[in-house]
Amino acid sequence: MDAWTGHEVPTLPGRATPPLLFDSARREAAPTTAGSAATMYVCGITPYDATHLGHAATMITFDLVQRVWRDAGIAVTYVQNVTDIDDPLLERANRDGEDWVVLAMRETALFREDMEALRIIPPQHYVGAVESIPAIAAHVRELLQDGAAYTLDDGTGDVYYSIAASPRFGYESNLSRDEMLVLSAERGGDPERPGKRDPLDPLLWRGARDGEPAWDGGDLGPGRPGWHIECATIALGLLGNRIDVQGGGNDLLYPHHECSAAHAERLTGEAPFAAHYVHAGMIGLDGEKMSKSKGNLVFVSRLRGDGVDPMAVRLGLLTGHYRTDRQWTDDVLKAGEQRLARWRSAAAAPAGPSGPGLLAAVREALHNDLDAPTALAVVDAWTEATLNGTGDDPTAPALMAQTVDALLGVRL
Ligand code: 5CA
Ligand code: ZN
Repeated sequence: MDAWTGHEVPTLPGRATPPLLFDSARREAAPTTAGSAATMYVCGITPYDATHLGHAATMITFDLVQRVWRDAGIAVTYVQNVTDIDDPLLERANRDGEDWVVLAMRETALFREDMEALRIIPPQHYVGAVESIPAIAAHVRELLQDGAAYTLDDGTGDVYYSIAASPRFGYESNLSRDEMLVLSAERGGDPERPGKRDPLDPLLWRGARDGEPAWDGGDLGPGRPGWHIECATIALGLLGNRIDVQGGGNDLLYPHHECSAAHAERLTGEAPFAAHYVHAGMIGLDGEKMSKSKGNLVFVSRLRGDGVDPMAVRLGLLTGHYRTDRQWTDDVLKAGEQRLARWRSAAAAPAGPSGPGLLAAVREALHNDLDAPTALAVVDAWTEATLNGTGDDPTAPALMAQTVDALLGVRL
């Protein structure tokens, strides 16, 4: 499917070095690629409701990864998926008496508009689960032939992955088996289902059910894909056996990214699937994680409809470090609006303190595991000095505007 339209990103003078990013598997910040090219796969939306600020924060996080890589002269190949068939989509469509295809198309279109408004650099490949079904089914058949998967003998045609086929299972999330059991039940798994070899085995293929859409699976019979194999297949097909960054919110640490990695590594015989598993913190409202199932959502489109500048939303979401779970409040938005107005005044000043000095400090902050709060503080200090009339570099205001545009995605 089509991604959204991008904006021109200014090229900055000089060059940054590739950043350090925190890898959930190693539990430490480590340098990303030393080469001249990088690959990134980010888990995108399940389009049954509008884009909320949690989705936006995660997309902004990986937009920063892309921006710092580009600033380091690295050519980035970025893939993002759309889970345009899965249980939550069908449940919502049934609840509302709507066609699930129309629902998915509408919410995906709105997501694209929101991404464009937030100035998120689009992925080169924006890929739906449905269009990937032939490739996914082929992978499931391969795993069956290889003895890494099995069909449940209850007549449903459901196929499961055997985690016993992945001796390293658990290396990505670093969780105990008990923790995995709890999260599996909470996040779309079915540890209680009878007949599985291991309660943690994830679904690869769901056999056709009455009233549910189904696709030809060849020897698998008709059905639809499981969630984790969807992302493994899309990433492998477009980015190869080893990727630099596998990204998403920290709600995907387990089971989603653990199982995607297990599938991919078994299929290719290469490990680790991702050099960095990068997880963004959860955005919450009123003390709870923002989620469609809880209904405590602030939609990007709603804020846009209210006339809020998307750049203020972006600044609001960048106020906290990307890995921190944090709350969205009216004050966060107000602070974003005030900061945006101050930065805009300073960018229009005749002179300010050293532009190259500012650029170097912003680069250094982002280099260190995307430390956006420090980058914001650096620009704030430069802004205060400029508005106080300190500094005599007449090229600094233009360079400041280019810096925050290119590296933070904030257009002044
Ligand atoms: N389609 C799957 C991924 S393959 C999915 O998780 N969809 S989603 O619509 O639930 O979330 C889309 C992306 O936003 C995922 O990367 C998810 O981790 C992230 N996300 C979801 N809720 C939040 C939140 N409250 N805060 C931050 N990120 C979130
Ligand atoms: Zn995914």
